[in-house]
Amino acid sequence: MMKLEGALFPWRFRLVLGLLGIMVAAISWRIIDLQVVDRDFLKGQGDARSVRHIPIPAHRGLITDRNGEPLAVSTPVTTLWANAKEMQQAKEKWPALAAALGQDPKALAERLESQANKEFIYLVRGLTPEQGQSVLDLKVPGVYGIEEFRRFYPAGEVTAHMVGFTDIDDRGREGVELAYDEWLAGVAGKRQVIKDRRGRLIKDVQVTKNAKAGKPLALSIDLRLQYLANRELRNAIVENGAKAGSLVIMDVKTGEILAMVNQPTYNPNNRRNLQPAMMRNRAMIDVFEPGSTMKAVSMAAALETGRWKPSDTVEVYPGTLQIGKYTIRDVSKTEGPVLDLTGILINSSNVGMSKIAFDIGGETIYRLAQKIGLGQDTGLGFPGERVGNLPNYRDWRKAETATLSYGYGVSVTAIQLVHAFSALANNGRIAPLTLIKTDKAPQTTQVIPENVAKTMQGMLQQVIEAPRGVFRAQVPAYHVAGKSGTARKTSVGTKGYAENSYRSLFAGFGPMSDPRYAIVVVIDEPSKAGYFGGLVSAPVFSKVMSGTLRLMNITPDNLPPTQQASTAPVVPLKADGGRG
Ligand code: 59J
Repeated sequence: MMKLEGALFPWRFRLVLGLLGIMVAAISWRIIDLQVVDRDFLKGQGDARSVRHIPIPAHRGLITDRNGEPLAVSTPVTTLWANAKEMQQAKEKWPALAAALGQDPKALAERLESQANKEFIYLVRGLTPEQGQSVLDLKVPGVYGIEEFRRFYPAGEVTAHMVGFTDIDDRGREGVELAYDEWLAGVAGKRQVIKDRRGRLIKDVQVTKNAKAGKPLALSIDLRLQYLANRELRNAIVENGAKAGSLVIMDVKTGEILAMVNQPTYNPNNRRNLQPAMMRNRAMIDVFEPGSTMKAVSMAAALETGRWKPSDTVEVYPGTLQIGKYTIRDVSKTEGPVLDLTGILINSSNVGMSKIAFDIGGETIYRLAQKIGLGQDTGLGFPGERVGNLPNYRDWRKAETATLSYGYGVSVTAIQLVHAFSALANNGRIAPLTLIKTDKAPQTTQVIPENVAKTMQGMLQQVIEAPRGVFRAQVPAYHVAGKSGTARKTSVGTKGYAENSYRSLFAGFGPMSDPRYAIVVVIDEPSKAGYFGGLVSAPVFSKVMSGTLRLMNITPDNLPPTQQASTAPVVPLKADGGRG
């Protein structure tokens, strides 16, 4: 039968034979192809499925104050992650795991089941290494640990706005952490490991790239002054029932910011319940009208023209000045119908200042304001920093010339205001602002003639020390200078000024024997006893300046005669002036 069939269908038999032959040839060719021709490619593909690269986190650079006090520290933490796929085989261990993690067992089980096909999910991040190890010791299949770093801020809310913080992936999100992220971050390394099909780590092969640690950063901040400033500002905010505030201390010779604090603030180590208002580094990101503190600038501009000297007088009677339909008013009754230039500052006469402004012209004031940084870029590059606004003098009509000369229609930040006063304090030379500790003397620019700056120093000292001066700004044992300001706040919506909300300002410097420190105090909407800058902000200036001069071991320049003649000399606490 077989033979018969074979004989009956010889072409079929040959066809099957031929097809078999082709198949054998094709398979042989494929074997040779895979084993010889594509060998390297395929091996690489296989390895790629089992050889993995795990990042090695880089240690983030330490941030310190100018004396090496730590402000942001990276501590090692353990992050636990899970291969949820792998975890499905040992569900009986889940309750123990949940207990060790302090998580709800039901919630954890639901999560693991809903993500059952995921090979990587975070279980918990940022445990202490001990906590992490105790969970790993349970040896739950599919649970792994990785080493990471987490930032800790030892000074907490006192340096929060300045230092900022990092996100969970250790990248800078705010403040210096963000501004200097590249410098601080370093570069993550790579470790090659072999994993099996389920993603279980079989063996550590090698470090293919070492992590490059981030670089440390020493800020210009002096933590002692930062604490002092924070305490005094906070107390003043509470006592005056104020909404917010800022305080900046600057070294006028080096351009370094020694302290910068704001209220309200927050604890960067626990950012739950954080409200946006707490996070604002107001000293740099909030702009305001400088009000009468601006008179120090306009007066310097007047002296610079050579047309005015301190003993020149201006009639301020009757305390108002009509410009078209606009009335300029003095708030307090002045000492007399006529004031000299120092008297205009002491009495804070808007009328007197306006008359001088008309004489010297808007451009003169504008040019000086611009040179000393009002409404100009500080170059600090701080995240969210505002530039403010100094309108061009070409757009100032008579009313604007007047109001700008006493600080309205121009907007500045607290840091710009302290910078402007630093030029007066440093005999007319301005140093660029910096938030970083500087070791060599900075390049300064003469922006006000030296004799004008010195005359202004004397006049601003009178503003504090004269019989009708802002006595609350005085500092025991030292001569200091400054100017208060009380500015109505512009009310949102309407284009005008609010009847009952004020900003109390004080800007000053000292000691007068050799001015070194400039301080600006801004208190937003005081609502209790009073609201005048001379009442609310001047005492804060006094306390902070007093503490600063003492901490920096500055020799008193205003001791009463009995003390000066005392046999016990004033011995500085530390021979190096506290800066070493
Ligand atoms: C003032 C203003 C608002 C804006 C006025 C303060 C103007 C003005 C329009 C009324 C309180 C008040 C552009 S006051 O800072 O003159 O610091 O110790 O807000 O004048 O024209 O009930 N400061 N303040 N002015 N506006 N526009 C004085 C003065 C100042 C003091 C006190 C009393 C104002 C001595 C302010 C202080 O020097």
